[in-house]
Amino acid sequence: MPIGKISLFLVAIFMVFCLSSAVAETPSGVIEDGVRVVKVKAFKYGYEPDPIIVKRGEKVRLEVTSTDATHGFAVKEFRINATLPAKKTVPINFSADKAGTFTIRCIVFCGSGHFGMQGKLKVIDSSMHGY
Ligand SMILES: [Cu+2]
Repeated sequence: MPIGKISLFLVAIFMVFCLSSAVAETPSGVIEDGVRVVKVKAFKYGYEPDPIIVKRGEKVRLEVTSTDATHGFAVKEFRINATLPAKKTVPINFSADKAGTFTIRCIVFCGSGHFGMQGKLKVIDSSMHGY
């Protein structure tokens, strides 16, 4: 391949890479009355969506539904510590006042996979991402 074509090829790969990372950083859920509302499912043994993505500075309401057993939803950095009864939806409100990737943990023993039941909450710094 001539040099020109190779560099075009590399630019194309780079653009695809940028696009896919931009998609990965799209916040979850919708804005309702100034609050980011995200519907979340908890199940054996994980959470969906994973990661949950919100923007720093947003008020957030997670509407978390356990689809099977009783689970927990805890993020210590935001003092979130909720129990999710089976087949119920629990609202969890918090202010996303710090950026970073935080671990969501199940705090209710729910079976053999309990100790591996984790999810991620990602708070993106919107100034860094241009939206
Ligand atoms: Cu669990």
